[in-house]
This record gives sequence, structure tokens and C-alpha cells, in this order.
Amino acid sequence: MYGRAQRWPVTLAVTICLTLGSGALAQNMPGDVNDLMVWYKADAGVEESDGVPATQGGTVGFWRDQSGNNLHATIADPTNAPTLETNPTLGNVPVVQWGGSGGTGFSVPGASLAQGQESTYLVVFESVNETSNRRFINFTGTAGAFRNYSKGYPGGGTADPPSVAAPFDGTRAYHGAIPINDGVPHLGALRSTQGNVDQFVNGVLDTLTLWYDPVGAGEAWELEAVDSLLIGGAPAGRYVGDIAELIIYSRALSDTELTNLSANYFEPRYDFPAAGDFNKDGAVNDMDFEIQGMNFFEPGGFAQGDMTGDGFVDLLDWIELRPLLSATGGLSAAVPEPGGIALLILGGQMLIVVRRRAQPMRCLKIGRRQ
Ligand SMILES: [Ca+2]
Ligand SMILES: [Ca+2]
Repeated sequence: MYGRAQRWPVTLAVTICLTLGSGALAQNMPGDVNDLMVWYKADAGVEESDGVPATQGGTVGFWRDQSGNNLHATIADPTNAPTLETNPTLGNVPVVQWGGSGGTGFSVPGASLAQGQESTYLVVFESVNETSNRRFINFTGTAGAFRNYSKGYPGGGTADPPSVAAPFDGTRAYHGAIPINDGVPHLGALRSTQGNVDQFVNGVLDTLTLWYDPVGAGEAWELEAVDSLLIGGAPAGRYVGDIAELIIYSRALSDTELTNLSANYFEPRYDFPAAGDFNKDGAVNDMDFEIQGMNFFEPGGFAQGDMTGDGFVDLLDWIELRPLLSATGGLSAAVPEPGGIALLILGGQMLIVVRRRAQPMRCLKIGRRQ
């Protein structure tokens, strides 16, 4: 949820009750929320060149802005354009896909934020682990920048979480803590305000760690103007992954606005899986437990039971899954096979050891379609 230490389902119910009780209209579409600046989505306005619709598997050289502001995105280098593809993990929706070869991505002439102007970025994406410095959203000015790096860029030394930087003076940068698993779609929301930056991954407030601060931690700072928006790759090579949708508001949206957009617009459009629902059948139960067990101590992604995003299925993933099973009664609904029971016991025993040695694990709580 777009508040502190909350989750989507609980707050969603509260939001709906309040909305019905007050008679206010829910904000169902991005255009219903004021201060929409740019809106790109892969199921509309995706063109090979201006006025020529892109074909499935074909290149995308022009991405038509749906905000009404006519801030269309154009590929600076047509020979290295991304392609229009279909993403099965997002629900077989169209996506713009980058393969990581050279090129500069889309540029958006005219998009800008003034000095001191707050902003909110919403992006539906699926990325691939990539340790190069690839900025899939890059909004820069002479004194500051907003950037969202590909997963894996080591930055301050952490190879797993994505990194974000905000249009601060001197461009401070942060690491997130929520894993971005390969092969799993995410809704990222970043709210940049005068004095703070909040990042949400699938509705959960991330814990951001400052890893780059050329000005010096603790001193006053302010948002700098940005006037160069690049999508999908700049400056050191292109993004590796898919973008289904990108929306930027020239204002910091409220928690309620973010919740409404997520529940009423993004969640119905995209097939975001719940944490631990490896087979994406809408439940976290013994079937997911068995999937993880079958792939134990093996390389694998989310579909194989990896919850930490490190591309390997092991006890740390079991630690993440276990409370979700307990919460849903997943293991009481069916009796696990003997191998699963052995794993359960082993996991419980090892859990104690791991917890004594390791930092407390943070469970990934992902909001669900209602
Ligand atoms: Ca499942
Ligand atoms: Ca793992």
C-alpha cells in the first residue's frame, strides 16, 4: 500500500468504503488525476514511425503520448529501436521490449519539471538482471536528475536491488531493498518530493538506502529542474527488459491517489502475481510449496520458487514463503508429499540457524487483484 507499513488488500477495502460513503468518484484512470504530464502505454500509440503503426515483433520508433499534452517519444537512433512484443507474465499484454544492444532509447522533447516541482513516476516493467549502468527512465537537467537504473547495476555495492536517483541537487541516489525478480512484472511508483523520495514496488513502500551523495548527507537540498527525458536507455547502453506503461505526474500524488490508480487501473490491466504464488493460480498453497521444493538448491526464477530475486532457490526463499503459507492455511488444505514434509522439517530447522546468522529477512508482500 501507498502508506507506511501497509498492504494493498486491507487498505483497498478501507478506501472503497470511504469512497462509497462520501459519494466521491473513484479515480479510475490516469487521466482522472490532475497534473498528468506524460502517459505511454504499449497498447496504444505504438508506432514504427510517426503515423505508421508498429507491427508485432517490429520496431518501435515513435511512442504517442496519451496524456493530451502531445509529448510524444521518439527514438533518436532508428537503427537500434526497441520492438513491440507480447509479455505472457504480464497477462499477454503488449510491451515495448529492449534487448540491451546499443542505442539511446526514446527522447521526449518538451517534457520538463521546474526547480522545486515535485513529481510521481509510475512504470509497469519486467527487467532482467543486468549489471551495466542502464537507466530505463532518465530525466535530467543541468544540476540534477531522476533516474531509475536497471536491476543489478551495482552502484553502491549491492548487486541485487534496483537503484533510483531523484532530481536532487547533485543527484543523490538510493538503493531499494525489495527484490526485483527476473520474469516477474512489477509496478514501480516513485514519488519525489521536496525533502524526500518514496519508492513503492507493487504497492509496498520500499526501504531506500542512500548510497551516493556528492553534496553530503544531512544538509538541506531541493529539487532541481529537469528537461531531458529519455526512456529505455541512456547514456551507457540500453535497458534489458520490457516496459508496458510509463506515467509521470508533475506533482506528488497522495497515498489515496496511488491506491486508487493501482486498484482501479493497473491491477485490472496487468497480471501481477502475489508473493509466493509461483504458479499464478491466485492462491499461495501446497502447490507453490511443492514447486519450491522440487527446485530446491537449484538455479531458478520466480516460477521455480525464487523469492529473493537472486536466481537461486534455497532456504532464504523458504523463509520468505513459509509465513505466507501459514497465513493462508496453504498447507492445511492439502497434505504435502513425503518429500515436502521432509523439506518442511529441514526448512524449519535450518530457519533457526539462518536467522541466528543472518540479518532479519524482509518478506515481499505484493498486493492482489480483488
Ligand atoms: Ca499458487
Ligand atoms: Ca533465492
